[in-house]
Amino acid sequence: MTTRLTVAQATVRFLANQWTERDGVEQRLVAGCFGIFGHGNVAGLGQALLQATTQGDADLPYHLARNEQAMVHAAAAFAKTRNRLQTLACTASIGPGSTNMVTGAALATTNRLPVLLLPSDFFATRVASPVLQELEDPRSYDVSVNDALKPVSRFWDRVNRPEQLPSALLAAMRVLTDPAETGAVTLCLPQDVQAEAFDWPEEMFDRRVWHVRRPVPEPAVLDRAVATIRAARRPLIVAGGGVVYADAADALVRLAEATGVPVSDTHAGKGAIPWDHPQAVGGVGSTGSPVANRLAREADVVIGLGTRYSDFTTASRTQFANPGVSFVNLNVTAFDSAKHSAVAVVTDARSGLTALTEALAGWRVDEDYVAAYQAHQTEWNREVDHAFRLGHEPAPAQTEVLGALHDVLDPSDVIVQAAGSLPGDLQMLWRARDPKSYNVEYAYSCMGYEIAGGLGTKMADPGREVFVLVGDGSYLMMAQEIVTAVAEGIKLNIVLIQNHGFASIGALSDSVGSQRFGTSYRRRNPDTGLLDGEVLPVDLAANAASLGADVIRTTTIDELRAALAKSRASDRTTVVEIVTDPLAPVPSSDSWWDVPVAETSQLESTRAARAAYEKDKAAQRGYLRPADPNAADTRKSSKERDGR
Ligand SMILES: Cc1ncc(C[n+]2csc(CCOP(=O)(O)OP(=O)(O)O)c2C)c(N)n1
Ligand SMILES: [Mg+2]
Repeated sequence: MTTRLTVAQATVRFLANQWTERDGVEQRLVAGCFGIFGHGNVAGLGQALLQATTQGDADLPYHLARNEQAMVHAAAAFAKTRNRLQTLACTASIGPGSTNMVTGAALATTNRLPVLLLPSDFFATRVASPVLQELEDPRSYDVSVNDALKPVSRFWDRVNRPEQLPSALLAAMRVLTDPAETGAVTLCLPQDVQAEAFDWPEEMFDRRVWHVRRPVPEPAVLDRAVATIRAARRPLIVAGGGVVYADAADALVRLAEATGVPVSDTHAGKGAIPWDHPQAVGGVGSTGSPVANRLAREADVVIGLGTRYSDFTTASRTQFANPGVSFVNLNVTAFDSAKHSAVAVVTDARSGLTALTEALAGWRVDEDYVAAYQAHQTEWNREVDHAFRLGHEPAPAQTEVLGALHDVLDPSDVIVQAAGSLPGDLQMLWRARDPKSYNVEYAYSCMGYEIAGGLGTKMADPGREVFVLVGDGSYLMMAQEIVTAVAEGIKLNIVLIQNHGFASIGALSDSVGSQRFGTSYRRRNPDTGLLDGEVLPVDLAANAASLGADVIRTTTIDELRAALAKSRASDRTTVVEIVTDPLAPVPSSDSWWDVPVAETSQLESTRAARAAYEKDKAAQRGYLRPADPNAADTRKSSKERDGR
C-alpha cells in the first residue's frame, strides 16, 4: 500500500508521527514547526503545513518567527526545557534564510540540544540555475550555502530525490533522540523536490516511538571509579547539564547526602541541587563562588557529572590545582567522559549516580571536611545578601537587580539569559531551587539568544513565569521575537538592563590592558577620536513598546521590584527597563579566565596586564596524569583504610 504525497507533505506527516519514550513516558518528538517562508519553501513545506493545519492532515502546529537565527534559538530553548525529549522543527527559505540558521545550529550543537533544521535548497534539477539567492561555485555545481551547516550539525543530509527521504528522516530522528549524539540535525530540501509527488509506503507514516536510552555503567569501569572515590579525602562533585537532562537531580542529592561530598555546578547544571541544600557550594570556575573554587583548588578527586568542562568551569584548567588531582567523569558521551584523563564512566547520569551511590555504600568523607565547607558557605551566603542590597548610587548595581528578582520571583519561575555580564553574576549569585528554573545558555554564550530563548522556554512550559534578562547589547542584536510573543499570545517578562554598552567586555578589556576600547555605546568624541563621548539618545523602552510589549521604565531598585511584581501578575508580555552602573563592584570569584594579552605593546596598561597574565598562566595544567594507574592497589588500600 502506498500514499501519494509531495516530499514536503510526507515530511510533515512523518514528523507528526514521531514520539520519544523514556522511563515509559511518551511525548511528541517534534511538537511543532517554526518558519519563515520565501520562494524556497512557500510552495513546498508552506503548502504542506497549510494542508496539515486546515485539512487535519497532520498535527504539526506552525509558528511564524521574525528571524531564522532566533527561531533556532527558540527551538533549542524549547528542547532544553523539555530535557531534550522534545524539540521543534525550523523551516527556512533558501539562501539567507538558511544561512541565518547557522548560528542557531552552532548554539544547539555546542549545548548538545536537539533541533531539526529544514533549510530549503536550490533546484535539484538545476534547470533554472542560478535561482535567486543561489551561491554559484564555478568549481562545483553541487555546492550550496547549506553546506555551511555541515560543521555545526550532528547529522546533515540533502534530499535530492524523493527516494532518499525515508532513510534521511530516520537517521535524523535517531540522532535527535540519541543523548550522546544529539545537536542540530539538518535536512536540506531543494525547492523542486519539496513539491515533487511520490508514492510512499504507508508504514513510513506509522506511529514511531524512539526510546531515549539510559546507558548503565560498565561494571569494570564503575569499580575503578569507586576505588578512586573511596581513596579520596577532599572530593568535589561538578554537576553539569547532563544531570538536569537525565532528570537525575534526586539521584544527585541522594549521592551527596550519602557521602557528604560537596556539590558545585555549572550553568547547565544549576538548580540540580537547590542552592540552600547544606551540601550545595554554588557555581565552580571563572565566575563561580569562592567557596566552590576553594574546594576545587584543593580537591583530590573531581567527580564530573554530565559536564563538558568548558574553560569557564575549569578556569581555563587552573581551578583544579591539587597536583595529585584525578577525575572521575560520568557522562553519556564517551568524548566528554574521557576529558582530563579521567576514569571515564560512559553512562546516563541517573543510572550512573544510582549505581555509584549503591557501590559507595558505607563510605563518607570526613565530617571536618563537611563542617569546613558548610562554614564557608554560610559566610558566602551573607556576602551574596550584601551584594543583593548594595545601595549603589546613583544608578544601582546589577547585583541589586538580581536581589530584586530574588525577592519577587517564585522559585519555579525561569530565568533566561546567555551573554554579557549577567551570566557571570548569575552563576555566582543566583539562588536556584529547581533544575528547570535556570536557562542560561553558556556553551555558545550567544548574544541574541535571550528573548528568542525565553519564547521557546515559555512554549515548552507555559505554566511557569519566564523572566528574560537581557543587556542592551543583546537586546539590540535580537529583540524582534517580542513581536512573535505578542502575535502568539505568549507572555514573557523581559528585564532590560541598560548600561550603554558592554559591561562584560568593558571589564574584560580593562583587565587585559585594553582600556575598555570600543565597549561603550557612546557618541564619537572629537577630543579623543574614540567612541567615549556622550551617552546616546537611544530609547530601548520605546523600541520595546513599538514592538507591542507593555513597558515599565524604572530607575531605582524599589521601582524595579514593584515593576517586576506588576509584570509577573500581568498576562501580557512586559518589558521592564532599569538603568544600571556598569562599573559597580561585584564579589570576586577568586578565579581566572585565559584571555591572551599582547606580548609586546606600546601601552603601559597592556604591559602590566601581560605581566599579570604570564604569572596566572603559569598555573595552567594539562590534567594528563592517568586517573588511577593502580586501580587494584588503590582499591586494596581503601578497603584496608575502611577496615573492611
Ligand atoms: C553574537 C555575539 N557576539 C559577540 C559576543 C561577545 N560578547 C560577549 S558579551 C558582549 C557584550 C554584551 O553586552 P550587553 O548585552 O549590553 O551586556 P553587558 O555586558 O552590558 O552586561 C559581547 C559583545 C557574543 N557573546 N555573542
Ligand atoms: Mg550592556
